[in-house]
Amino acid sequence: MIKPDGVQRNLVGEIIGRFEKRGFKLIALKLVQSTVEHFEKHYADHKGKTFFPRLIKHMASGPVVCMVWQGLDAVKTGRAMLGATDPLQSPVGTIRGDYALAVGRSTCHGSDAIESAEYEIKLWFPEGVVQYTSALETWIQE
Ligand code: ABT
Ligand code: MG
Repeated sequence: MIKPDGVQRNLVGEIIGRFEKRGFKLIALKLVQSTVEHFEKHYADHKGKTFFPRLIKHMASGPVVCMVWQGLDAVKTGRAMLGATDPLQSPVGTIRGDYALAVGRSTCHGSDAIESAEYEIKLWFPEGVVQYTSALETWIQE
């Protein structure tokens, strides 16, 4: 997901481009202005933490771009591409290491486990994702 700060900073194309160029296949995409209630479900794991209200307020403050990317080890590799939770600790070359400074303005969110990806995909794409064959697939996966 590209967070409101990422959208406002015109990083949508840059972030999508990195996932495309890495070789992942886009199977769902939408720009949405969502609600506090929906983000409370999205970040349910963090409920009760001190930063939770601030986090939810920021996420609901503007449109976000929801995406599902498919490919080898997508969760783990996607998180590595995003970088560390604290952008200041995130290596140059990662999205956060290149474009962010503050923990609460980290430009993008990535599912942290296969189970959370499944939960988040259902939450943001209840209509389901798109199944199709990409002509590039055999050039990216053996
Ligand atoms: P997300 O991809 O947004 O979930 O970030 P990440 O998984 O790297 O980090 P987690 B731990 O899930 O943090 C979620 C959001 O909460 C913010 N946060 C986190 C704080 O503001 N203070 C903290 O101490 C921690 C641990 C950072 C994340 N995003 N924003 N915006
Ligand atoms: Mg997280």
